[in-house]
Amino acid sequence: MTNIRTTSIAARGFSARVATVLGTAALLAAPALRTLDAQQIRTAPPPVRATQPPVAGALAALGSPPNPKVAVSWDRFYDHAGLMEIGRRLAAAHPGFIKMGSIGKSTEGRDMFLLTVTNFSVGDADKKPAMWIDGNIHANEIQGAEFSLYTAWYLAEMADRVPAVDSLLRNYTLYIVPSINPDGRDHYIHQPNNASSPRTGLAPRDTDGDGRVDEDGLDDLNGDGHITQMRRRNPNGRFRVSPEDPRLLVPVLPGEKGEYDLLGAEGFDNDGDGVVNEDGPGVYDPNRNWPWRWAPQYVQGGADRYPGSLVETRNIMDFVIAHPNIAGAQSYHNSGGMLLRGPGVPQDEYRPQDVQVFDQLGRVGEEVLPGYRYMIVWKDLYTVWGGELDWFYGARGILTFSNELWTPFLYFYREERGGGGGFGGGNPQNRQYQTTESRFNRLLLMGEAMVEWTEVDHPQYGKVEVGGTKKNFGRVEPGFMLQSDGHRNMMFTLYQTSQMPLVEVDSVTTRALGNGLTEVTAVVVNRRVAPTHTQQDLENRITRPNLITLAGGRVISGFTIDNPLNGDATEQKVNPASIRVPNIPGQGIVRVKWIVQGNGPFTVTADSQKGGVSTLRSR
Ligand SMILES: [Ca+2]
Ligand SMILES: [Ca+2]
Ligand SMILES: [Ca+2]
Ligand SMILES: [Ca+2]
Ligand SMILES: [Zn+2]
Repeated sequence: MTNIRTTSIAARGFSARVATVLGTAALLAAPALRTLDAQQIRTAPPPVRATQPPVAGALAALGSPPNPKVAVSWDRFYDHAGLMEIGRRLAAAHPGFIKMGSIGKSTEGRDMFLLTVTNFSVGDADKKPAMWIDGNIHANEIQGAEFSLYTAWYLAEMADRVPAVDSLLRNYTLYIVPSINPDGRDHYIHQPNNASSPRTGLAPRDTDGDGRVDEDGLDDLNGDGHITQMRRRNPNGRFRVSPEDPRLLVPVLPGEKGEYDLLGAEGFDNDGDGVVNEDGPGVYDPNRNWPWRWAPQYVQGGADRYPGSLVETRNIMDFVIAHPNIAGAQSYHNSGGMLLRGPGVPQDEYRPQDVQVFDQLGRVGEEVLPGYRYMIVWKDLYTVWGGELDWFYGARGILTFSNELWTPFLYFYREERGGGGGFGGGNPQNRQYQTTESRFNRLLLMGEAMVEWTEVDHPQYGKVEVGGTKKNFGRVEPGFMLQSDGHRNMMFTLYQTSQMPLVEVDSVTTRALGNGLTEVTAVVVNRRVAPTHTQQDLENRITRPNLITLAGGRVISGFTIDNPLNGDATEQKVNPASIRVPNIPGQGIVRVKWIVQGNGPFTVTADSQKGGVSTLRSR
């Protein structure tokens, strides 16, 4: 073991000293864009750099704008203020494609800001079929916010270069909320944390039921800005130093001699109740709070008090309910390389018609994202009661994926077994995986991902050592891989967007019947993979039927044509000018006809809440 420094701390006064250190850093760190460099934690204030315009490129690299109107470095992480600043710059530079708004305030009063992305000169943004994208519901799962912003940036910057982008934005709207847990995000970025803290939002909660809220969280024992692990020497411990990397602890295998016990994440018992770190800020799970298959705390840890008890949950619900044009959704989490669909619990079952659509999309996702797998939450991962994707699909009929960004596959572009444990994790099966992480750290990051072990006097445990991985290793991409993984994930999201239902009136034909009467036949198509109504939507009557409406004459009768070959048709007696069509399936065709008094021209409008509005005039 090298470089063991000794830091002496007293339990009392410790918190105050950390607070001072943080306060100073916060004052110093105030440039326009406050960032967390992908591999550098906030121990020192970011350097003040002269602002220079980027050097213009000579040859465009495919997939990127060569000289973007808004230059953004996608190799780092931004706090909430930084994300908003990028959003503001994008909206200001691309007013025809991006508008910035807010869906409401978080618990601590941060805006849950929204970027609406579409071609605003074509159609009504809120009537086009739409895709919802959010990130960061779990505070520590931060890169989804950058990936979301990257999507807005890419689309706006590329719209006039790439015809497919142009057409996507003419037809569809994207509602992007980069961080739906902005309080938790800023805590993760600006406070000492580890890769999995915090997961929660920051509404105060008495997690251990002792009458006090948030009284015993993690503690940065050595004041280095990191929450790492604590270990204590023990000749019979369950861990030993890795022969590969002296900073790495690996579980003892049968027959081996131990050297250390692991004592968990850095911290001590702040309130003297005998338990360490039992009640940090918040401590609930925003992704277990949704009013679909919600279950109380004793069934589902993190559920919080009642379905929709969190203001962030309700802000999203209000927006989604007010925007029935949202047909698809992706919610960015980390990690593990999973493209998850529901159901979250075995008690729910997706209808085969919807599974078919999910499968078509998921298969493309697996191709676009090497190392990622299309999976089902309860079956392939674990049971989730009251998850966001279950509410989106269950209550709103929206085709929703939850994407676990970053996969250990990307370390060396090969399958890795185990995983998820991080350095010093508990399970002997993870040993191979830890070695992979350690090799990646040394071979690709010059060892920057780990904090050296240092000795401290722990108020309860005596002499312990603290050290291990930094919070931005293991669950988020290192800087040089961020844009690459972000782009691939975006392309899966955009593929889904491009396959959301899109109704088009394909033809309007007329036939004179004599006596001033005309038969008008309209063919309405949806050439995309997704139907205008998922089966979940139809069975629960979530979205009103599609309306195919004729204007330009007095409608005598109206029909849906059931079989164009033999002319079978079903008459709609009430309000025949506006034919109600429950669903237009993916790659589906609907034919309707009217008997009308008048000679035209006639105008037919297909109006689908999730499939958009299309109009065509007869000749
Ligand atoms: Ca408490
Ligand atoms: Ca520390
Ligand atoms: Ca305690
Ligand atoms: Ca503590
Ligand atoms: Zn998550």
